[in-house]
Amino acid sequence: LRLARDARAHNATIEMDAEFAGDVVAGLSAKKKNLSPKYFYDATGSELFEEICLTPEYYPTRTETALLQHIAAEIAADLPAGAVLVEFGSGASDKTRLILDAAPHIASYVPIDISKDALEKAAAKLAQLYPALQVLPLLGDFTATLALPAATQTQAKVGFFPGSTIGNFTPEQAVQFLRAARQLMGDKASLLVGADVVKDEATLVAAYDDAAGVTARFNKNMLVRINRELGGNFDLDMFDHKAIWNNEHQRMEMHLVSKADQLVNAAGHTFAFMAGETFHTENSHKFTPESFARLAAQAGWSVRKQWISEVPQFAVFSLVP
Ligand code: AVJ
Repeated sequence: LRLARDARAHNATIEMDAEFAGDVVAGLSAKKKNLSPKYFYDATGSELFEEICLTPEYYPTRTETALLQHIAAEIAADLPAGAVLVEFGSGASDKTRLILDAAPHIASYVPIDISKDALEKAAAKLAQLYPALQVLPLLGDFTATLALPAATQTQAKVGFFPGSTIGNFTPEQAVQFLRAARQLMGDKASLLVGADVVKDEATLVAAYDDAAGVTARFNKNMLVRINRELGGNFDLDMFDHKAIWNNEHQRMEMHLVSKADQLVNAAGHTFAFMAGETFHTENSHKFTPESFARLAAQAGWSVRKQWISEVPQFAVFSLVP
């Protein structure tokens, strides 16, 4: 549902996404201002994330890729011939290729993604790279209820959820997701999950506050989007990027801290920020083998195997019902 509204700040009519507008109004009206990290990822945000992955401080992506490269043959050896690989939030399907290259006996691939463009592009590319592979893209939100294509009904299922995206969920949402994946894939299933590991605070904080300021720009892109898409008037210079380790909840948090008392308009509303008040934009949970196994167990999965990289540590877990 999209609705057009008068955007006073621009003195022009813009089209606002009703879900985005609703989430911004609710999040900025809350006692602790917050917004879902899913709103980072417009085209600019996705590019900035790619740029973050190139900074020396942000270790997760390159560490996971190297780990997957290292263990792909071992993973492949455990996969039954004729299996279907189901990827949750497949994006460009880059990490998938590490698995597919090592496991030519995988018969089908179901990439699930919310971005139609990314899904179609990746599906076409993979179909071309792996002519024997049946590619069955599924457009949709992988946190919502989905059904697998009928063609995969009798195939053994292998789920793939890399990138530590699971860390963006609250523990409750993570359990809910893992349960839904369990439902979706049935009993002849396994699930590969990439998750970042708890480590020293300095390494974690640096990863979310790189010296070149790319993560700060990524964080502030939330404000850029609100300004452009919801007629907002955030002054980017009036907010500081802040990354902190929350030990109680074992997570990195990103906030935007107001530098002064100020009023900001967005989505047709006015919001008051006090000096020092924070706008919480992301949680990125970190795990130990124990905490991850506990989470998985709550959703009916057990850890069959786990691989942990050298420091800075990153983990891949293979779960079975
Ligand atoms: C894409 C969710 C894995 O939480 O580390 C990177 C996003 N945020 N720098 C993460 C992110 C700040 C990233 N994930």
